[in-house]
Amino acid sequence: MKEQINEIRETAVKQINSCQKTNELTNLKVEYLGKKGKLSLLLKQMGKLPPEERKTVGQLANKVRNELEQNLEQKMAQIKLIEQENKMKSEKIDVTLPGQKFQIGNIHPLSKVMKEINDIFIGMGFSIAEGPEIETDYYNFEALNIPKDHPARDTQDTFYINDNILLRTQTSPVQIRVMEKQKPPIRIISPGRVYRSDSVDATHSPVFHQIEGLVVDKNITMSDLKGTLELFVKKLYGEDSNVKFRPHHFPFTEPSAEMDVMCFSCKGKGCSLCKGEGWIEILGCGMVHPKVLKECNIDPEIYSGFAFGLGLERIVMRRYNIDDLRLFFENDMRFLSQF
Ligand code: 2NM
Repeated sequence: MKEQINEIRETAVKQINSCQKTNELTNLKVEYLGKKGKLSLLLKQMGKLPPEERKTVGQLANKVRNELEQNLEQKMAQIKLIEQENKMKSEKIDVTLPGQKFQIGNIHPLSKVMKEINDIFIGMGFSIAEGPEIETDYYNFEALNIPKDHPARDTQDTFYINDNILLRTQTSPVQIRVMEKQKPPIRIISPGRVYRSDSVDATHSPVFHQIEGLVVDKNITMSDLKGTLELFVKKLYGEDSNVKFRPHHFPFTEPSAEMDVMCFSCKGKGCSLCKGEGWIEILGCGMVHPKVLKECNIDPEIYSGFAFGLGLERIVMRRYNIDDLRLFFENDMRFLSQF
């Protein structure tokens, strides 16, 4: 029987030493030292031994059990250490790998140029004024000297909510609201969305953006208008830009004009960008009509003012050579990410 015990010991030690995995080692422990393990099964036959041998066999069995337990424990610690090292190696983070990029947006070209224009006027002492996009007939038309039969009021051209309420067709109602509340000196610009009942094509959209400006004070003249707008154009298009004014008509200004900037592509000769004109129209302007001032309780005998309005989309389209206005509103990242 002693030989059998030694045999068990020998094979167990061999198997334990060559073992590589913790679960295999646990199995070995059960196989040799468990209740139904090889050692226990053998010891159950101790009763067959002559009594004088039982003691030494028992001692040997205990010695072997202790030895195997110790071996198992040591091996277990060893394997665990190796497994942990392997895990560390396989899960090592390679900090030189490229990170996961996620798409972040960028400033919309309309917002970018709007901010640029706002900043130019802020630099000249203007403040930014905002107001509602849903307006009353009074602020959008009546107070601006646009009479009841004026074509601008046509239901074909304006989005009416009811007889009296509509989507603003320009940002001038903001300026009426400021003049009502605030006495001169006034120096404001009002950037924002405006709405007209146009069908969509490459140059028309029912929603677009305007920036209008207003200056009211004592002794404001046409030369203040010209100087201010010329300075604005030189800041926006460069110091070598040239402007000219052509007479025009608006109901809310008198006199009125349109301002052109010399084509920056052909320098006035005429090219495809300016459609052969040599000049590009960029805004409308004029001296605020005395009726408009009076309507806002500003005495036109004491005060005068100038105003102007420009369409943002057209300016941005020329700046970046964009030929279709719909691109601004389609939210296509291939377009938007170019700015
Ligand atoms: C334009 C052209 C000319 C304008 C006038 C006013 C107000 F409120 F003072 F009467 N605001 N904006 C104006 C003048 C707008 O847009 C082409």
